[in-house]
Amino acid sequence: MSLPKLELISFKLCPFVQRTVITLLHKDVPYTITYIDLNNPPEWFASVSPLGKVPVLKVDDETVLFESAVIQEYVDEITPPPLMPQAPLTKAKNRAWISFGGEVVMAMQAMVKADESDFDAASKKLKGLLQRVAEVHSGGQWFNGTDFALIDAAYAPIFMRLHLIKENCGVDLLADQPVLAAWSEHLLALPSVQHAVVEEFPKLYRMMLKKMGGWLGAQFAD
Ligand SMILES: N[C@@H](CCC(=O)N[C@@H](CS)C(=O)NCC(=O)O)C(=O)O
Repeated sequence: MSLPKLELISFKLCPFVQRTVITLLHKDVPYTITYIDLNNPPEWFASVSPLGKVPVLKVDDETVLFESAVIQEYVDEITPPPLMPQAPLTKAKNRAWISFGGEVVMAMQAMVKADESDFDAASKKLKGLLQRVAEVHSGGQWFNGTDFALIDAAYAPIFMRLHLIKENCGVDLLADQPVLAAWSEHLLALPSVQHAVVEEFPKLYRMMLKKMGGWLGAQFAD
C-alpha cells in the first residue's frame, strides 16, 4: 500500500508533537517535519492550524489533521498491523487514558511554572494524576501488558521530562510509583522515543524551564 505524503508541523518542546513522532518512528513511516517557534509563529500557521496549536499533520499537501491522539490513530490505521488494541472496550479505555495523559501534561506544565510556595501543591496534583494512571496500568512492561500500543507512545514524553527533572533537580516524581518507574525505563530505552526529540532537547527544556521562572527551573544548573 502506498502511503500519503506526510508533513508534521512541530515545535521542538511540545510533548503532544512528540507522541505523534514516536508513532511515526515506531511504525517506520516516512514523513517530513517543519519546526515553528510557537512564541513567534509564522503567518501561515494560523490558517493551517484550526486551534493555533501543534501538532498538525498535513496529508498529501491537502488535508490538515490536528489533535495528537487523532494523528496517532490515523498514522496507525494506514500502517497495519495496528498498535491500537482492537477489542472495543480495551480500545475505548486506551483512548480515555490517552486523553487523561493530556491532563497529566497540563499538571506537569503547571508544576514547572510554580514558584516555591506553590510547588508542593502543584507536584501533589501531578502525583495524584500519576497515581490514577498507575491504578489502571497492567503492571507489565507496557500499559496493556506485553504489546506496545499508542498509549505507551502518548505517555513517553511525560516520562522523558520527569526523567530530566529527576536528573537535574533531584526531584523524583515517580519515587512512590514502581510500576510507572519501570514503564518509564522501558519507554526511555526505545530508539523511537529517544529519536522523537531533537538532539539538543535537554538543553532546550532546561532553557524553557529557566525562562518560566518557576522553582524547578532554578534548580537546574546554568
Ligand atoms: N490537545 C492537543 C494539545 C496540543 C497543544 O496544547 N499544543 C501546544 C504546544 S505543546 C500548543 O500548540 N500551544 C499553543 C497555544 O495553545 O496557543 C493535542 O493533543 O494535540
